[in-house]
Amino acid sequence: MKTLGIVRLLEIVALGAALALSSGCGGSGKGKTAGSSITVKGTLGSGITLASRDTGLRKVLGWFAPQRAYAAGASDVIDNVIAVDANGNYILATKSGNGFTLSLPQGRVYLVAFLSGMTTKAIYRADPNVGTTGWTALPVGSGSHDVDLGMIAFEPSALDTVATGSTDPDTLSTALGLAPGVRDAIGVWDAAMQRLANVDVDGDGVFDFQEGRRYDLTLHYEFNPNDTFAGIAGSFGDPSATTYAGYGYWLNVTAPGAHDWACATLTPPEGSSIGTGGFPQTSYNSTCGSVTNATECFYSSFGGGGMSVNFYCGSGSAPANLATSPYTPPAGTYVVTVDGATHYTFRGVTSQTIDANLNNLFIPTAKLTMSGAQVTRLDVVWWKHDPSSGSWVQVPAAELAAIVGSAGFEIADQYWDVNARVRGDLPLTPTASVNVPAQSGFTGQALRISYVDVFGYGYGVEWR
Ligand SMILES: [Ca+2]
Repeated sequence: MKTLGIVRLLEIVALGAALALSSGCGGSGKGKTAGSSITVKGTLGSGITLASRDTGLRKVLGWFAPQRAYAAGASDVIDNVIAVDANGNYILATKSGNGFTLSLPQGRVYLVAFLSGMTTKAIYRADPNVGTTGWTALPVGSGSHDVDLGMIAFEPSALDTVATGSTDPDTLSTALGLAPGVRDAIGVWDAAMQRLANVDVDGDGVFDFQEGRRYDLTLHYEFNPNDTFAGIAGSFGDPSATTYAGYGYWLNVTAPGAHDWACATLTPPEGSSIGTGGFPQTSYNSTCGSVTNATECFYSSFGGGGMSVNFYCGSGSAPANLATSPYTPPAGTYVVTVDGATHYTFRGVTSQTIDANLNNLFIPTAKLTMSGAQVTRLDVVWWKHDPSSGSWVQVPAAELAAIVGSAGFEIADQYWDVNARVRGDLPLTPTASVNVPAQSGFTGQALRISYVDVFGYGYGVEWR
């Protein structure tokens, strides 16, 4: 059974990586505008200087004093302003005096960060007051126009330093083409973006993206519909029956030598518990051995020769061994140690708040149409629990398109055997109906629906 459990895990990784790769055009649901760009400009305000070029000294400071990350001082010198999306696209601003200009292709969602050497001094936040978590991400769709962020100021906050602009959020929303409901939804979900400000995860003093390297630590959340495969044959389940099954971590790496890793250890933020459930309290290394083996975790479906490590401990099948407490994964600095020697550091890793009511999360319900033992059609309805009304409502189309980058389904036998499954994509509409490929040589006994948000985090629901 343990082997089967591992096979199952790898399949989840593969699907997650594939979804992450295909999510690049999901930004605002209008991602068919390759070649078009908008400009986002701004001017650094009082007490902040935009250096005309990088200095070697700052690179060294950033390298050896990582604790300075996110700590802006009264007089800051910024070397670079950078925009990054969840697919690892990095764009450096051009500089003129204290002004900067970013040229941003449409169909992507960006985080804007202000760097001193390798150190992130501040992350742009469009509106600290929107929703409960602020609004950080800049979704650039086909309906977006050029944006002037105005005069930039740095302000300390709990986890990082926030960069705000003098341009008000309403003006910004109009320029970006954001509806108010979409803006609020982004404000809830985009906490995931902050991790993307890590420009030198391997700590060698050079931007990873300029070295052809990419390290992305992402979270995935699993949910239990409390219904069975047979139970959704012919009828939808009740979204309110859904419960939280826990979370885990994926590390996706594209870098020289990555495929030679033997084992990787993920350490959570100092002083925090990574959760109970199947995980040890503070470290994975004692029980993750074969699961985090790089050879086993390599998947050719992860494009560009990259590999994925799934930090998932113990035997058995998901989601039994996910972390479940605290509900919201610890925020802060995570370190991945490879073969006990090489360290990869991810600062500012955050999650949206997860609670027992599953407030604001998007939860799919499903209905199977059967022909004998064959599943011929899958119908899906997307729901969210609205904290203001306390009830489950269908996800508005604009929110679904703005938040979900891609979604897919998998129907398999009870062991999720690689030779006994069919898969497909789900259209990103509040209700969706898809034809299911013929199940040849096996009988469907389990359904999984997975999706990846435009910020790079994954979500899954399983019926079996
Ligand atoms: Ca580097």
